[in-house]
Amino acid sequence: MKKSNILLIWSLAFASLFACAPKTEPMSTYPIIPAPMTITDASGHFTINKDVQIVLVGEKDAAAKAAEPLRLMLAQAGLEIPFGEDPNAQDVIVFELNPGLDIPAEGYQLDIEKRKVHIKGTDASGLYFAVQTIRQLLPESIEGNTAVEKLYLPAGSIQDNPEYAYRGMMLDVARHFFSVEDVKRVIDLISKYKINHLHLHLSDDQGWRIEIKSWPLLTRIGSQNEVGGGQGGFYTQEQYKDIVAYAAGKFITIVPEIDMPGHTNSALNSYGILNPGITVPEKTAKPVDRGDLGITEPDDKATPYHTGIEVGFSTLDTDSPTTYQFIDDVIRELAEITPGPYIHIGGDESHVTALEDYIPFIEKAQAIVTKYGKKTMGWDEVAHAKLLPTSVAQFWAKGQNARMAIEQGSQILVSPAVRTYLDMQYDSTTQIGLHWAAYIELDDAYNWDPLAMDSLAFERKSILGVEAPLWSETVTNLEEIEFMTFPRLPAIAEIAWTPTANRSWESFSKRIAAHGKRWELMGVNYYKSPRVNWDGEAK
Ligand code: TNX
Repeated sequence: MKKSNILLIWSLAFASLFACAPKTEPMSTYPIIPAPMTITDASGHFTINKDVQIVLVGEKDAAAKAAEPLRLMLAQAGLEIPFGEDPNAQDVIVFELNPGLDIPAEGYQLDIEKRKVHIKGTDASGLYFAVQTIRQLLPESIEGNTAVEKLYLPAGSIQDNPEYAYRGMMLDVARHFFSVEDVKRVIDLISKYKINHLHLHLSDDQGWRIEIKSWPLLTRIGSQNEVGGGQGGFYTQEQYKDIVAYAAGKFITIVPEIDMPGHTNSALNSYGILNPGITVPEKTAKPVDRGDLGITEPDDKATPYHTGIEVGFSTLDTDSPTTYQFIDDVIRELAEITPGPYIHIGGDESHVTALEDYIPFIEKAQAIVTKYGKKTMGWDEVAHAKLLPTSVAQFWAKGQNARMAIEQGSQILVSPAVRTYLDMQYDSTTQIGLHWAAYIELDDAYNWDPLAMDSLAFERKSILGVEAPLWSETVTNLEEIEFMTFPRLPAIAEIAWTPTANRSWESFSKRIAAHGKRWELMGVNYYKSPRVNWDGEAK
């Protein structure tokens, strides 16, 4: 053979070797949170460039709700991908929504081949969660909106579906008020972890945060305060609807809470007629200047503002017909602007309401929620009352209450303060937060099982899901929300999504490190837990 031919063959071989060099690692090594059910590796990769098309199959309109977020995500990376028609073409990303498939609710099958990505599900949320998985299969630069020529996805298959139907976070907008923009940012960040409910704690002693047209002083007076005596604020019904719609676009259902009969001082300082004669803790009481707020009529029975963080001093008048008219109006207006199935009635820490008054009160409030076509949620104390089987008790403190709810045929939402409370400090050096329940480091937030908590054992069917509440007595702005929420919320999200048998701290602590890099690109102010090697290998 001539020398030049040998050279040619060698250079061809070298070139082809180079062309085949893997652009991606095996799919099973990607740091996906929450961990998917099964991942099967394959060789090669799918290239996303401008020649790729998105194709919708089956129930196309619903599938589009999940495909559009993928299209937007790629557009932000400089890749404008058009919609196409032919699912059998090459270089396509197919979204197939077909209720007849054998895939559980909210689940998906994701198959990535060299010339095709096929996402299948029986509902739009399943397809959307597949998109969140795809996001985590893409390089972290996707979080920085950096323009690129192409992106690679590793070949392989993922079959995935959630363990629990309700995977939530709660944000207390009553102790400190947070703007619509802040709430949307929280929605953006939690939706990446397949969280599907955001519970908004819309009223408490310090502030009333939702416009109720039939009781206008709630916002004119009751909203104008927060912990520390700041201005507070509220959402108009239009703003609330905007939050609900924004969340729905990310497959998150808003669960609104009006806390009662305790935690109601912001109603009692708006309307003295609701006040049975409670006393606001003197040290942190602040007079309401009605004249300043443009209200001419005096109200001798109305309470002052509560600017402190003490709980348990307030109650509605459980004997007064006006109270139930008030609740009826509030729930009616709230139900009208809440498409989700649940209204949360609080019910916690009603220390100045006698149990014999509390029980019929909760039953009446539950009946009002039912009358307006919604299901009732309440903190675990509500289990003292006769609950409907559709009502849900949110277990935060007392296992005995959770058991009482289950014995009545209700489900529980699991939010033990010692594991899931995002306002608990990480350790004694944490600058914000409380520690009355525990210090909660990242591994404490991760290493537990809703079915086997300390001495408690619940049956799987009794548990609706898991929620992580962020109370805001000490949390005053978005940076602080992010600091308390990340990285613990992803730990709770994995508990809610991934069956206990499929998860381990060893694996989670490595995967979460890669998410730290993503949060840095997104400008998320997260807690760099010393339990994690944040500089570890990342994708
Ligand atoms: C207990 S949790 C409360 C809230 C506080 C929280 C602070 C619950 C149902 N009640 O009123 O904000 O502790 O961690």
